[in-house]
Amino acid sequence: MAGVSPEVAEFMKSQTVKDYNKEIAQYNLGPLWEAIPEIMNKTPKPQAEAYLWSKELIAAKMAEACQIFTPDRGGERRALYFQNPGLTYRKPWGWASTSQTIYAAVQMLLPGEKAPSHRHSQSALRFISEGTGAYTIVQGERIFMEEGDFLTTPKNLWHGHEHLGEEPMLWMDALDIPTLYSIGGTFFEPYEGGLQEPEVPDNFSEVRYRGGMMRPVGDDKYTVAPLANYKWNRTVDGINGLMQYEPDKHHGFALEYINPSTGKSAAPTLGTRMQHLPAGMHTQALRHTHSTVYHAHKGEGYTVINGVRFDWKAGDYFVIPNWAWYEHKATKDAYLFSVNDIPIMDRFELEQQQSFDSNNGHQEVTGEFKAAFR
Ligand code: 1HN
Repeated sequence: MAGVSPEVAEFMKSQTVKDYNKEIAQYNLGPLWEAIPEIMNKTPKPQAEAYLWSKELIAAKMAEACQIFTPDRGGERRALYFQNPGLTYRKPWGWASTSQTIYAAVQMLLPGEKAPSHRHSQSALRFISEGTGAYTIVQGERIFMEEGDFLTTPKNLWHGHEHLGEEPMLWMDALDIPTLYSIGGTFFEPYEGGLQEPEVPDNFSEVRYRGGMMRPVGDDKYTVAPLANYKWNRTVDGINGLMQYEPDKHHGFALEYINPSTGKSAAPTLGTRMQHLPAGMHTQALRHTHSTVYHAHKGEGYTVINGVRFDWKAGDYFVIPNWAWYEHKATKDAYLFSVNDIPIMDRFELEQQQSFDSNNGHQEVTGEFKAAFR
């Protein structure tokens, strides 16, 4: 034990202390002196680990899921969620999140299939990876989804999905489930009668907020999620504007999705970004108190996380835990979508960051991550 005399350290390991710790445990009392090394670290020591799930793994397991959980089953969402191997201590409860504050998953909807409407106190986000022709219906508004689109599903609003197209749809879901779970704040309700019927014109909010940096005067009652769908072509347009000038040394050409009525993050508890790294770009290493889940939407490259190289390409997902050094290198023109918990860190005034100043901002690479099914 650090900072105590050898006598005290010896005493803390004695039978007297062991017996006492055991004695109080039966009354649901814990000895702080045993817990200190676990809970009081000099710098953040997340239980979540850096990890990567490959496109091939997802394709293989989703194909099996489609065989087993057929379109006519009328059941829940066909989603495979990313369980962080460092958080598997939660497994006896059947659940482990992707980072400590972020749940991320891939969801597949097949042509003709419906996912019934429901609502819950968790905020949800979607990033469309493959396919076209499906809509999500949020509070009576059908929002049609295409590759590269980013959508928000605010907390407590009814939402369901239906696929009217020809090819399977694959998208990323991200929710603030771990936060709601840890504060015991979950409300969930299924919609009577399955999928909600439309109540406003299709793509209503996207049309009303077409100005992007402008909001409707007089009747801006949709401030919760005024812009339900951030279309890919507009995202690319924004990135192309940034590219007229110098990139950020840590982030390349990156944009944050915001709520156009408030200027704040598109969802209250999760931040979201699209980041473009042209082929050859190598960002400088950074670490921060928030965690991030990435989805490589296009391109190829690698990210060095605490010295370990994680190779990625379009369709892969990876997680960077809190306070881990990371830097990206694109080997082909890359677009990375990412979800973070900055809004939570900011709200509690816990956000901090540090840049890696030695060696031109680049870590020494000491290992390589081997992804399953690659
Ligand atoms: C949910 O509502 C969706 O609407 C996806 O597609 C994943 C995970 C947990 C709870 C609700 C969806 C979800 C979810």
